[in-house]
Amino acid sequence: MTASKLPLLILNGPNLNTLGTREPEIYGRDTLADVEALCVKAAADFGRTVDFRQSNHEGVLIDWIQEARTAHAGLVINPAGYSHTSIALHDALALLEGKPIIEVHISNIHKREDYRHFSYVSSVADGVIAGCGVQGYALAIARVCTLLG
Ligand code: DHK
Repeated sequence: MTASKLPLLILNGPNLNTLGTREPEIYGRDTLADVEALCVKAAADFGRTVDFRQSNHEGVLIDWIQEARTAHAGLVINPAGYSHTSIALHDALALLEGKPIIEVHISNIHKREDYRHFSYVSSVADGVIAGCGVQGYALAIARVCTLLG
């Protein structure tokens, strides 16, 4: 497979498996399966496919990011709670040289508690989308595809 036609990796961090029932007033009523379907469609509009994954475990997310060095064209990541805590996730993403990375937060983290305002991921992402609901994933995929050309 040519590098440009590798799938996009869509990574979801801890607790996002509970989307739909988790604090719906903040995260909405769409489930993670709904988000996956949205991502498949958004990527197809650009002639691309997605590899959509979720884990509650930091090390698993890091293993998957390392895999993306050879197996994926670009990355969309919602690091969830690890956004605000994980230098290790930051370091793994820094190794993805030359691959577009867009960070997504469903909620507007800047309107929420102070401890959510900083993300260790943002300084290694090409762009950050927050507060656009699950539509943020589609926007992020569009941006990754634009950066890939
Ligand atoms: C998701 C989480 O699980 C939180 O820990 C982040 C993010 C915000 C989101 O908005 O998608 O603080």
